[in-house]
Amino acid sequence: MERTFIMVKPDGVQRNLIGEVISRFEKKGFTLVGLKLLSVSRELAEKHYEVHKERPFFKGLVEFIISAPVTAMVWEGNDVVVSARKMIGATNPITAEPGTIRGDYGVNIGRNLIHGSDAVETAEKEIALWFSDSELVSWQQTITPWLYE
Ligand code: IDP
Ligand code: MG
Repeated sequence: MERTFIMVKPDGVQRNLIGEVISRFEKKGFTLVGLKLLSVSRELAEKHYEVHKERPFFKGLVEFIISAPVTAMVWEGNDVVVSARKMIGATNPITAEPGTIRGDYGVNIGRNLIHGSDAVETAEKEIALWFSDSELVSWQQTITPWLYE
C-alpha cells in the first residue's frame, strides 16, 4: 500500500486546521499511520526544501517553517500520493480549485497551509526524513472491504 508525507504548516496549525486536514483524509478513505506535532529545526527545514535552495523564496520559506509548530503525518492508501496532491490543490491558493484544502482556506502562496509529497519516490524520502520506523504504525482498518473491491 502506498504512503505519503503530509505536513500542516505553521499557518495551518495557527489557524486551527489540523482537525480539518485529518478529517478530510479520514473521510476520503486513507489510513493514518504516523502523526506528530513538532517544532522544526533549521536543519530539517532546509533538508526538506533542499530542491528549492536556489529559489528566491527559500530563505523566507525556511524561516516560516521553523517559526511555529507543524503537524507531520503519514497517510496510507491506494494512489495516496497523487490523490493527496489533488485534495491539497495548486501551490498558489488563489488558483487552487474550491474544494481543495488550499482553495478553500488559503489566499497567499507563502501561506498555503499544507505540504504533500509530489511523487512516490519523494514520499519515501520525506517519510524517512521526518519519521523513524518506530513512529510508523502498520495497521488495517476493519472498513477496508468497504473501501476497496
Ligand atoms: P508545492 O508545495 O505545491 O509542492 P513547491 O513548488 O514545491 O510547491 O514549493 C514549495 C513551497 O514553497 C510552496 O508550498 C510554498 O510554500 C513555497 N513557495 C513556492 N513558490 C513560492 C513563491 O513564489 N513565493 C513564496 N513561496 C513560495
Ligand atoms: Mg513541492
